[in-house]
Amino acid sequence: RTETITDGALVLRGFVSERAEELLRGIQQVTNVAPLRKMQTPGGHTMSAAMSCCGKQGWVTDATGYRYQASDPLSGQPWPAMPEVFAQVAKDAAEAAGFSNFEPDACLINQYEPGAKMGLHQDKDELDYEQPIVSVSLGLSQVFQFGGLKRNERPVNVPLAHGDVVVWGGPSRLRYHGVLRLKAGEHPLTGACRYNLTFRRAR
Ligand code: MD3
Ligand code: FE
Repeated sequence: RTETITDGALVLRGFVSERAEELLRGIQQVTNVAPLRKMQTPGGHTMSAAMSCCGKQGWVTDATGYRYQASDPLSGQPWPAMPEVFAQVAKDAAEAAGFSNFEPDACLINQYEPGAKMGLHQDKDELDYEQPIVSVSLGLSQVFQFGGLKRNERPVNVPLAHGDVVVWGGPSRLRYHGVLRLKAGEHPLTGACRYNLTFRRAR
């Protein structure tokens, strides 16, 4: 089932339900090497979601700013490769949404525990805004907020559940977005948390 949130934003409900356990094993593999960590914002706050990355480029934030870089600042080593199933799911979802040659070089893994959120922001650290973004939700449901091109536009709330994939492109690529605080709960595959995989073309 495909739902349109607005132009250029499509929700593919349950698109990865059948590949969820394989994706979760991929998260385990990556985070064994590049552990989930709560990063510092340039403004001096600690993000409430724990993050890790895989692929050629990883998104990081610290006191000096937001950026993509090829190595994990914790180890100084290159980020782990994207598991095959990650790359396949990202391509399949982009294709299903009408973006034919999506080759992500970056996958950000966000882990939300109860109380964790992400405030309204734009994703602007990538070179080419013509490239879509693919996001995969696993585990507990969380309310996604989809705003406009200006921060003051009232956002639309869209609950994202286990197995849902969202593809954002074209006119929606620079919209403000975020997620509300995760409510406590228990999911049979992830326990008390939600994971989000965000696939991007950084360079
Ligand atoms: C809409 N993550 O990591 S994913 C992020 O649930 C981020 O972890 C949220 O926003 C999460 O930057 C939302 C969905 C998402 C990702 C990128 C977008 C939505 C987007 C870029 C443009 C518009
Ligand atoms: Fe974002």
